[in-house]
Amino acid sequence: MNKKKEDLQKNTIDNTKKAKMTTNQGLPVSEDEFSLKAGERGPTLMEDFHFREKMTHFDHERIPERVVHARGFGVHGEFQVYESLEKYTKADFLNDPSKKTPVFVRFSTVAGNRGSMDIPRDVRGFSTKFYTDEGNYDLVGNNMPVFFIQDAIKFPDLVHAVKPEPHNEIPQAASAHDTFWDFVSQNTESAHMIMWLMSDRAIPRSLRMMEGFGVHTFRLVNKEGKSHFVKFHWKPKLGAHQVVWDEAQLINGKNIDFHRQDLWENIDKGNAVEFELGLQVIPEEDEFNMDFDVLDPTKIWPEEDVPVQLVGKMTLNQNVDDYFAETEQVAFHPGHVVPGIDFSNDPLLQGRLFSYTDTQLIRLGGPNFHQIPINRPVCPFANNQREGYNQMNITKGQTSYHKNALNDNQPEPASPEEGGFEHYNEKVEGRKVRARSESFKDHFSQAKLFLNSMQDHEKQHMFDALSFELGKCKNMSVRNNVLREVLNKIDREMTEYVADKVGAELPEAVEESTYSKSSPALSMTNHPTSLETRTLGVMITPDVAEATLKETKDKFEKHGMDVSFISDKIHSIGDVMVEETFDTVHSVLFDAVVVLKGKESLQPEAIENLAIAFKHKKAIGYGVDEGDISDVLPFSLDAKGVTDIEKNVDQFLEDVKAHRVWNR
Ligand code: HDD
Repeated sequence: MNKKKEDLQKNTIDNTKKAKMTTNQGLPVSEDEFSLKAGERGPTLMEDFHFREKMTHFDHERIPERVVHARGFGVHGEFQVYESLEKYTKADFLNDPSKKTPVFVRFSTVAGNRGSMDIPRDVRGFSTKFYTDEGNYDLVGNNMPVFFIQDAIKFPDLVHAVKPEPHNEIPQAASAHDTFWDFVSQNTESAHMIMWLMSDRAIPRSLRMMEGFGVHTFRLVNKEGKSHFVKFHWKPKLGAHQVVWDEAQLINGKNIDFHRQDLWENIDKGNAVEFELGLQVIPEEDEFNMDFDVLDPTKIWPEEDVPVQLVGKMTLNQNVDDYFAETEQVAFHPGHVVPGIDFSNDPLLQGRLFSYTDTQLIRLGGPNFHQIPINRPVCPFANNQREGYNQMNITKGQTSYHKNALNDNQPEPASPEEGGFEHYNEKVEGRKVRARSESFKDHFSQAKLFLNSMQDHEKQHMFDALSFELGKCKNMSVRNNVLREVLNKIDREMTEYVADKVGAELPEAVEESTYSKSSPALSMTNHPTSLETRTLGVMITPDVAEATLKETKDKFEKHGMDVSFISDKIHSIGDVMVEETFDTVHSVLFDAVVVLKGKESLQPEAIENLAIAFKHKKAIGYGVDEGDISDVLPFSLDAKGVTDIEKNVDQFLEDVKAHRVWNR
């Protein structure tokens, strides 16, 4: 058990043990079915304190959901650095390779409310709380390395634009509407982020299969006080992968909890979920050596120019015991830093440093939210802050001020040598202005860089995503404005395609971005792939032999795949359980599908499932005990990625491993 899980035990109540029911005051309750009445058919009595307490608690069970990132899913784990990073930072948890630092990670969608679906087209939040021996360090990032805006003062505008429209609260968890795209056309700094949002990055296959990014340029500071600029990355061991948009929309209907269930079940089964921490580091002296401003959060540092050094590994390995107490009450803040990690002057980051504590005050009901078990550090903490709503601590002593003589000046600030945090001693000079630096003005080069880096199928997905989103905008001027002010300045081919699809005016050709660089690391097709934990839906006719089922299961499970049998009803065939039916699951919920046919003919549902799997470019395997299958399948047996698993299982496995048969 890691140090944080141990700490949480102090507040953990085991409700699975035999116990007598009591009120919150500890009074044993003798009856919990009936309220206290004056006569069996009479009015309920005010005196019924048990009813009042139970009802009052229920009436107050909800807290405000997060204003963004409301839908989230949290897991515990730990982090270990591979080698000391003392040349860059004095952060203790990054200096000692023998140290396992407990972490809590919350993944989230951004726009949807807490009850919305898991796979809208959206950015994913990727927040990590490291419970270090020097206090909590929060890396509050996303699965995309850039952001929509360059200055935090615009955050409320961005969020108002993307959230459901205020007059009718439509649409839920979607950017495909007028106000969002109107914002984009009027605020072209979002152009680069829009490319990411329209890409497959916005519809991850799994929370275990997406990258994470700290987004901003931060600072690492070593013992000598030398500073380096740094960008943080999380690299998933399983590689980053996506679903396709049509599939995402169907999944949202078939299983709204697709991502959280995938994560919960994999952790429950003991499948470690691993991410490596990556750093891109540049010395402070190189601040002005890039063709963009390192303080601009709409820019990446291409990995080919500044390689990502993999410096440590995070393993997520324990689910929460209580969703509300842990995942809902966890409070992240980019300003929670430890000695050796510091900020840059990125104006987006600077504004975030205000917003996160502020929002917890209303969400968690006052200034003592750091005492909520999931938020409290695992190292000792002491100061003179007292009282306030939900104060849980009883602090002994007469004094609650600094300096004091009555208590020997305790608690006493620590010097930097003793571990006290010291802000980086940056020299800053300037006049007070409300302005944006000229060096932030290029909105289109990296949008083009992203597009240049996509493979053909990825580009096509982006063009189609744009056509979907703009097609959903009711206001023709919004479509025209986006095409003219944004897309046309990035890429003419994209503009022509989308204009045609959404019936908008094709703007006059202007000088589009001439940026010709590409960054292969941006294409998810270049990511590592693996068979581990891939899900396989095996559709069977009811008469398939037990031996065939066992053999099929073994064939795939030995590669770490997860096999489910699907038929008309839940039943067992010999020792093998058919646990799913065409009512409970669908091919959209699996990475790949196999059909096993006995003498009986294939069910119509199986044929429909196969047609959709084919459309979604999934590997399809088949095995036939008897008769012919080719005349019922909605595609040719010679099509790419359709394989006889009895004759050529290796080919099928290769297709599954490649994630999708993109060239089908
Ligand atoms: Fe934010 C939540 C990530 C810009 C204000 N943000 C929140 C969460 C993530 C991010 C992952 C969810 C935390 C959790 O799981 O509880 N936010 C980002 C990233 C940004 C960003 C990567 C840009 C690089 N955010 C941003 C700005 C502001 C905020 C510019 C305001 C100035 N974000 C908030 C917030 C939230 C939040 C309103 C809502 C709930 C919360 O903080 O705890 O304060």
